[in-house]
Amino acid sequence: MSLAARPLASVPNDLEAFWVPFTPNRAFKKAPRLIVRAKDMHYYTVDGKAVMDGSAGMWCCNAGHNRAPIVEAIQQQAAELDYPPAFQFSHPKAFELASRIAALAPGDLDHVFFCNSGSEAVDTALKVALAYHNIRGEASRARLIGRERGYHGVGFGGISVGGIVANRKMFGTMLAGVDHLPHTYNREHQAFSKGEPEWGAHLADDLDRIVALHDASTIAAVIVEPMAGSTGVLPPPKGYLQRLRAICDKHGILLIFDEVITGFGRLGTAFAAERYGVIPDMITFAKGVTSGTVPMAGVIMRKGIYDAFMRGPEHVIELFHGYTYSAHPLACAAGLATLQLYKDEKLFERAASMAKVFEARLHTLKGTRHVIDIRNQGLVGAVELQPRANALGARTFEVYLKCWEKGVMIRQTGDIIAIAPALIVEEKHIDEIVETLRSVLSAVD
Ligand code: PXG
Repeated sequence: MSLAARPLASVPNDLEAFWVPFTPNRAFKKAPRLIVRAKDMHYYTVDGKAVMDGSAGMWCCNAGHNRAPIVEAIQQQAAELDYPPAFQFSHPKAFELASRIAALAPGDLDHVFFCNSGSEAVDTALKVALAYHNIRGEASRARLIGRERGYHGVGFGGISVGGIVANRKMFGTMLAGVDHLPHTYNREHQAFSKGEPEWGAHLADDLDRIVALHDASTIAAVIVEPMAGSTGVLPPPKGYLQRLRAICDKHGILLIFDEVITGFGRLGTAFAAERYGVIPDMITFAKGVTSGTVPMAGVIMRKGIYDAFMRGPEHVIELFHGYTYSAHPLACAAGLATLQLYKDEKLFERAASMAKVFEARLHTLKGTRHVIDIRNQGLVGAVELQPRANALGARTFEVYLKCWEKGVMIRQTGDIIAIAPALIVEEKHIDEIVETLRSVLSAVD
C-alpha cells in the first residue's frame, strides 16, 4: 500500500521494522532493553528502573548524561540555525570548534576536517593520506597498514585496515593493498599488567618487515588505535608507539592514531597522543567531542598535510571529499558546550586522578572466579574471563545481562568485559560497578 493510502495510525508500533545494529535481533526483540531517559551517571529504563552507566554509553558520554550546558546549547542552536550548506558555505561555530579542537591537539596538529561518525573519520584520514602522497608526486604510496585486533569502524576503509574477522569475512575483498601489523596482546607476558605492559615494544618492528616486503615507496600510512578499545582494552606496550613513530619517520610513512575512544579525556589527557608522548600525523576523533549528544567526528591533521593541499589555483577545490552534515550546527554547538564543560569541570584532570582509584579497585577482582586477566588505562578497564568450552562469549554475555539486571551497564565483547565510565565518575560509582561484577562473577557458572 502506498504511504499516502495508509493512515499513520494503522502502522504498527512494534519492534519488527527496526534492524538493531550489532545486536542479535531475535533475542533482543524477545527481551528488549529500552532506555528512555538519562541523567549524569544513570540511565532509566522504560519501566522506570535506574541503571548505572559503566560504559559512558558506548565510550562516548564522557561528560555524563544530559548535562544542562550541553542540552541548552543544542536547544538554542536548533531554534537559531538548522542547517546551512556544508560545501561553499559554513557558519561561525564550525570555525570556532575547529580552533578549539586544534588547541587541544598536540604538536602542529592544527587543522580539522569534520565528519559525522568514527567510521567516516577513518575513511577521511585514509583518503587524505592517499591524496597527500599523490599531490606530492608520490602516488605509488597507495598501501595502508592496519593492525590485528584493530577496530576502525565499519566503512570499507575501516574494515579493510581493521583486524576483527567477524567484521571482515562477509564483505568481500575490501580495499586492495592493505597489510596488518600483529596485535600487541600476549597473556603469558602481560596478564594483570597495570597500565602499559612492559613486554611487547619489539612488536612495532614488524613494520620494518612489512616495509621490506612491499617497499616504503608503496606505503601511504599506518593506522592504529593508540590503545585498542573495542577488542578488549589493550594498552600499548611501553615504548611501542615510539618505535612505530620512528619506523614511520624512517620510511616517510604517515602515522594515524584512531582516537575515537581515547580522545577527549578518556586516558586523562585530551588525546592519547599526549598521554603517550607520541605525535601522529593525523588523529581521528568522534564520540567524546560532543559527549555523545549529537553525532560528530573528524580528523585533526598536521599543518604540513593541510598546507600541501593549499597550492594551485585558488578557485579550485583542494580535496574532493566531504559530507552533507560535516560541521552540522547542532553538532558544533554541542561540541563547543562539551569542550567548555570539560574545561570548567577539569574533567580530563579528574579522569587522570580517578584513574588511580579505578585501577586499584578493578585489580581487586584478581582471583575472582573465571577472571584470567585485568587490564586498565585511564578510565578504561577490561576484565577477561575464561570462555566456556565450545561457547565463546556465552559466559561473559550472561555476566553482562546479570549486571544489567542488577542495575549496572557494562560492555561485552567476546569473553572480555569493558568498563569505561563517564569522567564525572565518583568512588562510590566505581565501587558499585566493581562489587556488582564481583557478585555476578561468583554466581555465574
Ligand atoms: N574507531 C574506533 C577506534 C572506534 O572505537 C570507530 C572508529 C567507529 O566509530 P562509529 O562512530 O562509526 O561507530 C570506533 C567505534 C564497543 C564499541 O562496544 C566501540 C565502538 C562503537 C560501538 C561499540 O567496543 N567504537
